[in-house]
Parts: sequence; structure tokens; C-alpha cells
Amino acid sequence: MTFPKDFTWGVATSAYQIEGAWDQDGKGQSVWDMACRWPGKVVNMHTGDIACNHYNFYQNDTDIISQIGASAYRFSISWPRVIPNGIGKVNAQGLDFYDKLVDQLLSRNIAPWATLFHWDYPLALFRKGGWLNRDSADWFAEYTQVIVDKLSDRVSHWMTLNEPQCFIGSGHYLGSDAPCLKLPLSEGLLACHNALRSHGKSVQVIRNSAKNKPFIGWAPVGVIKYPLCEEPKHIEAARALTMSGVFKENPFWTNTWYSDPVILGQYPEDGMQAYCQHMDWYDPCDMAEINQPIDFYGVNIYNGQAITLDENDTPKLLDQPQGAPRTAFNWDITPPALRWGVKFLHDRYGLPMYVTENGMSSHDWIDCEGKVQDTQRIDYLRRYLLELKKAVADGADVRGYFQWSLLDNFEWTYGYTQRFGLVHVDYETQKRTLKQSAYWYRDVIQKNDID
Ligand code: GCO
Repeated sequence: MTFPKDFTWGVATSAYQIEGAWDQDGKGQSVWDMACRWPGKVVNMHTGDIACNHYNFYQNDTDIISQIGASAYRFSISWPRVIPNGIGKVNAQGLDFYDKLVDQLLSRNIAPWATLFHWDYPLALFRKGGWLNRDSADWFAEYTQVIVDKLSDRVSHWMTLNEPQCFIGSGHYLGSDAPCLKLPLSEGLLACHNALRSHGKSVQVIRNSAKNKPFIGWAPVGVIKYPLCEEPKHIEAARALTMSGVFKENPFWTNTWYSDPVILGQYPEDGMQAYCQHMDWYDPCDMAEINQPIDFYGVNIYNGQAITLDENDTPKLLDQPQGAPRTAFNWDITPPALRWGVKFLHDRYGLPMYVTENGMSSHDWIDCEGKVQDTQRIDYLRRYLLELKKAVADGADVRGYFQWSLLDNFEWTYGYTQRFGLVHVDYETQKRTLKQSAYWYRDVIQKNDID
């Protein structure tokens, strides 16, 4: 069995991680510009000031995408590049960049898949309270309108928010990611609620005013528990844990707290029971605003945790065995997370599924012959894609896969220490070198299958 006909094979990036040009042509600052200047927040005080300088190299980079043969490119739009203060005056030059990027992609037959928010929140709006401010949903709708007016004659594929689990959980509760807030649970939940309201308003704007019929989704993290053994009771235990609305270590690390409101119109019951005492601000009337029909479920999956049942059928979370494969990030390599994650989410929400991110960091370098021999990445992608095929065989409506990432790039608080690209970037010279994995992925795309 191959992948479905017309399967979307893509590559993904995000604005702050690759664009650089942090103050070029009237761009405003984002909370990541702030965090990068805050000692102790980002390793070695690395910044996205220059990154891959994609803002000035985008033509070259779109050539590379077509060399790889990807039929789709997932990129994000920098809100403060387009509207420097987040609301109000539009920066025509910033908007123009995305206009030209989209034209370049289309001229190469690459479908643009635009993410509206991948974490680079306008600093000016953060100073007004950011996601804690109830008006943030209107701000996001205003920004969405500007983008839709400019691009929707050519862009049909839209994602609203990328990984709310991270920019809320890590950004507003754990305090690691920008804007680096360690808020009490009540305020973290409020920021989350407003982000979900923003998603809903943004969907409405796209739906009501896009010039081309839009295909709208979003890209949360997949928080995945998967069964080691394929017996039904193990599968159901893994499913139940994957769908838990409550996690002790980090209450924001769940699927259902985000996706149930968006797709089913209510917060999950277990989460509500655990958190409602922290939600004195909660107004159930907001749920209708959050719960707008969407067309697909995008999910970012890098790994998951295996589970088993003990002799009393109580589920037990398992650590990977000692010495098991790990990425340069020290993340577990757990290919079945992709199969089960996609299947469980498809079963619960019934939407067409796209893997909007999957990939690994490794310590890649250019060898004496000028090649980047990233055989580990090839093996990683092969194993995960074989598992994705099983999800297809299980009956999940999987329509596409976006490899993270096209280019080595700025990995948030880890700066440039993690290379996730199919393409190596020399940050001194900005020279791009296709890694062996890029050629391997090109062959997968051509065959629509894996050897
Ligand atoms: C995302 C991601 C990317 C990361 C990737 C690897 O979280 O959507 O944060 O921006 O670079 O996940 O960590």
C-alpha cells in the first residue's frame, strides 16, 4: 500500500526561526525579540535577528523547496512585521514580503500553507496584557483580516495557532518561552481561553472574507501515549490517557483542553473538574465563539510515551529502555506515536488529518566531500512515515505530512544548537547545503511511498 493519491508532501518553517531581518523595512518587535535580549532566557544569548536571513533569501529558499519536490510549504507570518504595533497601521513593506513569497511559491507549483501565529506575538500588544486581555481576540481578528485581504486570492490553506500548548504552557505558566511569564494557573488558563477565542474569531474572518474557498485548520502539539501491545484493552488505555484533559506536571500539556473547545464546543469534563475553581472569569457563552467549524486537524508530533497495563489492568507509563535511540535534543525516538496519535485524534474529532510537523535535530556537519550524511534523520523519517502508513491502513483520513524543517534554524530557547533541517545552513555565510535526507525525502515524494 502506498500513501493516498494526492497526498500532500510538505516542508515547514516559522517566521521568527528563519526570517531574520528583525528590524528591516519597518518590522515591529515581538515577544521573542524581547526574550532574546533577556539574559538567561536563550542559550548563549542567541537571537533570531539574522537567523537564516530568509527575508532576503526567500527566492533561493523557494528554489530549494522545488528541488526537493515538495508540493506544499508551511510557513508562518510574522504579525509584528505586518502590523508593527499589532493593531492599527499596516506596514506595507512587511506585507509585501509575504505577497512576493506566495507568488514565488505558486510560480513553482508549491501550495502555500500559511500559519497566522507561530509564537512571535507583537511586543506592543504584550504591553497591553497580551493574551490576558480579552480584546486580544479582536486584535487577532484584525490582523487576520489584513492577511486575508492581501493573500486569500492565492492562499487557500490556513492555520490559525501553532502549538498553543507551548506558547501558553511554556510561555505563560512555566516561564521558559517568550514572554517568559510564570503566572498562576488561573491566569494561564485565562490566556489560554483568550487564545482559543482568538482562534475562533480568526476562523470566522477567514471563512467570511477569503476570496478563494478556504481550507482552515490549526496546528496544536500532539501529546501522545501509545500502546506497546496491540490488544484492544491496551489500545483503549492509551487512547484514554492521550485524551486526558489533566496532566499533573504541566496542566497545559494536553490535547483535549484545546481541541475539545475548538471542535466539540466544550472544555473536557475531567479538566473542568480539576480547573474550574481557577476559572472565575469563565463565561460559557464564549464557547460558541471558540467552536467554529474547521476543515482539518493539523498536529505536530515528534514523540510520545509508551504505556502498558499491569496485572490489575492499571495503565503504566513506560520510559524508553536505557540506551534507546534519542535525538541530539535528547528526545525519545518513538515512531508509533505518529500512528497512534493520528489515529486517536482522528477517531475523536473526525477531521481530515495533516501532520503539520515531524522531524528531528541532529549534530549535522558538512563532510570533506561537501556532503551532509544525516543517515540518522533518514532512518527517523523512514520509521515515522512507515507508522503513518499504518494509521492510513487503520482507516484514518490522513491527507498530508510536513517535515520539520526545511532549513536548520533558530530553535527557540536552544538558539542555534539544534539542527532540524533537511538543508544545512552555515550561519556565517548563509550557504545552504542539501543534506542526504533532502534527497531521500525527494525520492519519497516522487514515489509517494517509502522503500
Ligand atoms: C513548533 C515548533 C517548532 C520547533 C520544533 C522543534 O513547536 O511548532 O516549536 O517551532 O522548532 O517543534 O522543537
